[in-house]
Amino acid sequence: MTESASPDLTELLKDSPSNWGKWGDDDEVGGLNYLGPEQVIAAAGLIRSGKVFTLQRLIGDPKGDPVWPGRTPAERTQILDESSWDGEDAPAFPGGLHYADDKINAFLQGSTQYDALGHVWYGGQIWNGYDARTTVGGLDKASIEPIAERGVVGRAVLLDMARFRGKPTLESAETYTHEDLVACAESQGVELRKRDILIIRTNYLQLFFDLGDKFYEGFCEPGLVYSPELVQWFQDMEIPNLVTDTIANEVTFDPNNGVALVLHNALMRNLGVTLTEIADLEKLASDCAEDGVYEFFYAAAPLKVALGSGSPVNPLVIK
Ligand code: UVW
Repeated sequence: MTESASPDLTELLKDSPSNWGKWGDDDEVGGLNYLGPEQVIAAAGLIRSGKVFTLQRLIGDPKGDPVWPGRTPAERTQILDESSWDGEDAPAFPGGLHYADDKINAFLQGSTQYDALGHVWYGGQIWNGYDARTTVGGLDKASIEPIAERGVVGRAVLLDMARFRGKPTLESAETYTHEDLVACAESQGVELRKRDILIIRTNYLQLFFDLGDKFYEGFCEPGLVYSPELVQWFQDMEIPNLVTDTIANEVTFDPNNGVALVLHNALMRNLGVTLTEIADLEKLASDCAEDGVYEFFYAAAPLKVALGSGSPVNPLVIK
C-alpha cells in the first residue's frame, strides 16, 4: 500500500487511549512508573533456581547483525593492539605497558536495544505531548537517559508464540493479537498479571541467518497487530515494557490499513510503553520449555546516552 492510500496516524489513533500527563507534565519514562519497589520485591521472589540468562545479541556477529532497513550494523575498529608497538613511534609507558583499545560506530537501535519514548511520533508531538521539535539535533525530552537512570526491574513472562503456533519461526507478516497472547499464556500454564513485562518470542530473526540478503525482500516482520481492543488491553494491564526478538516488535505494515509501526505510536508515544527489540530469547525459551517456568525476575539497564533515541542493552533474566 502506498503512503497516500493509508490513513494518517492522527486519524487512525484519534480515539486511542493516552497516558500523557498521568505521571506529570515532565514525565519521560511513562509506563516504567508502574514498576516501583513493590514490583521489584515481588519479582525478586521469583528467583528460585539461580539460572541466569542474558538476552543481548552479539554486536559484530561474524554471521551478521540484523538491523532495520536503512540502518547499518555496528562497525568495530581496532585502535591499539600488540602490533601498535612494532614501530618506533609506538606509545611508550613507564614499565612497558601495552594494551588493546577499540571503538564502535553503531546505530543506537542497531542491536538489542531500548527505544527512548521520544523515538517515534506523529502529528508534531512525542510522548507526553512534548513538541516534536525537541528531537532536533538530539532528544531534549523523553530521551533514553531518564530510562537508563531509572533502570527496568520487574516480573516478566515469556510468551513463546513460535512454540504456541507449532513453528520454528513465525512467518513474514504473520500477526497475533492480545487474545493470542492470553491463549499462549494459558497453554504455557502461566498467569498474566497487571504490570508484567511481556517478552514475546517469534524466532523470526533466525530467517536473517538462514536467508541471507533475501531476508530483506518484501520486508515485513511478524508481530502484534493494532486494534483498539489490543491498545485498551495494554492500558488495562498497565504493561510497562514490551520485549520481543524482532527488529520492531510489531507487524511492520498493518495488514488492515498499510500503516507502518502503528503500535510504536499507540503504545509507546501515547501510552508510554517502553519497547525493547532484537532480544535473543533462544536459550531462555528452551529452558522454559524444559522446566515449564515462564515467569521470572527481569532487569535491564540501557546505557546513559545524553540526548539518545535509544541504547544497546543486555537484559538479564534470573529464574
Ligand atoms: C523504528 O522505529 C523505525 O524502528 P525500531 O523501533 O526498531 O528502532
